[in-house]
Amino acid sequence: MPSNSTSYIAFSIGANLGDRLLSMKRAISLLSEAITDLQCSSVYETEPVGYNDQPVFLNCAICGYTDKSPELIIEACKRIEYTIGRQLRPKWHEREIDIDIVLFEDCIFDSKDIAIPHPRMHLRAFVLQPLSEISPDRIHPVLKKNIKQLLSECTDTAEIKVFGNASLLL
Ligand code: PH2
Ligand code: MG
Ligand code: MG
Repeated sequence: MPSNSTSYIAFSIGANLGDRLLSMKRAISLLSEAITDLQCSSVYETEPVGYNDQPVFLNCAICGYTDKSPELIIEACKRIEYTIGRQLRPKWHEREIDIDIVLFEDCIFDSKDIAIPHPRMHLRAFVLQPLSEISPDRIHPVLKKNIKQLLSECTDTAEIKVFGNASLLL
């Protein structure tokens, strides 16, 4: 059972360039240094959303508990993306790895850099479907609905299909 000084955190992880699965595994292994009680969803192969002329993604969700601040985790995500070899490209274009914080306890946070909860999480099946496997009852602090409800109301029609189970990531 996590102690009071730890916060629930959930990430969406995606990749559509290079060895997608290996990059996701490395990201999770590096993130796990700051996360306890880590859970991983299945891996999904997903049609690109936002900008279509790019390869299909692998996506997953992970969640756990951390005693770190959101700011520190944001910096860790950027550092890990850089370590894995993410190149700078336009928003919504292809990437070697993308690590997004989707939820951090009941935190509502907005800076020029990042917003928590992730501002489009409720619109994207590639975020909600994996997250619903590991955190179905977690409440979105702004929308006041749980992940299961958000998924059932999500109208995203982009194709997603199971690529493999969580053991691929561990
Ligand atoms: N990430 C994006 C834009 N579009 N589409 C899919 N299927 N998966 C992603 O992770 C993704 C995307 C921006 O981060
Ligand atoms: Mg993203
Ligand atoms: Mg990102």
